[in-house]
Amino acid sequence: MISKTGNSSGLSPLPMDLFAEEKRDIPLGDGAIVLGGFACPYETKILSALENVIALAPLRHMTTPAGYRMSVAMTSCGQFGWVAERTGYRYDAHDPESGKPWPSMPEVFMALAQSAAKKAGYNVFRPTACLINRYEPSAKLSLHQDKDELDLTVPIVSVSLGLPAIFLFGGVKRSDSIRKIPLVNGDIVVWGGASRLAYHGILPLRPGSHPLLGNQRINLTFRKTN
Ligand code: MD6
Ligand code: FE
Repeated sequence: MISKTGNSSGLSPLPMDLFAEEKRDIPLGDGAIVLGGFACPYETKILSALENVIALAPLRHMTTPAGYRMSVAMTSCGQFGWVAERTGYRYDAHDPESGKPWPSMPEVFMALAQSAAKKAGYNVFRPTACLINRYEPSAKLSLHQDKDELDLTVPIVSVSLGLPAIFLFGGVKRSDSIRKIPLVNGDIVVWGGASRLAYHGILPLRPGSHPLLGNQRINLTFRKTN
């Protein structure tokens, strides 16, 4: 009989902590920090709330004003949602697919975003929008600035779930040099102050398998607009 946990390869077993989500905080420059593993204790609650949101406002591939289909599938919850259309990018109180208001922001989303902001030194944080991004293998997000929000004094809180990804983090000029930061399940980037308009992006996702999310990465970004 072959035991499922047995090791018949003759190699010594891998140390378990090879897969542990090691807690590490990484300062990214003025106003921005990675809080390593901060969302892990919230993970199951976040994922069940996420299912409810996606049932009401399904993930969809939007088309950019230049006419390109985005490889990342998106939806939103909260008072406002982010919308890409031929006419431009904007925040809207209604989901253009359904004509209805976006699903409300789940309490666990708000609680997580606020406690992460607080840990990063932003004591007051009341996001009005949560943008939800789903990456399947090879999906990417090109270098961009988040500048559609009407209140740029407020930070962004960005939660990574599922497969790891490489986050690109540059400066406020497109030509500034770019750092590559690996983000894993549970990591939160809090991002404001002098870094608020820094260029950033995500390299094409590599395939893999996450115990809860399978072959994908989910990113939640909390912002304040209006
Ligand atoms: C992502 N994140 O991590 C995409 N924007 O999938 C973003 O575009 C982003 O992580 C602003 C601030 C933090 C972010
Ligand atoms: Fe962004």
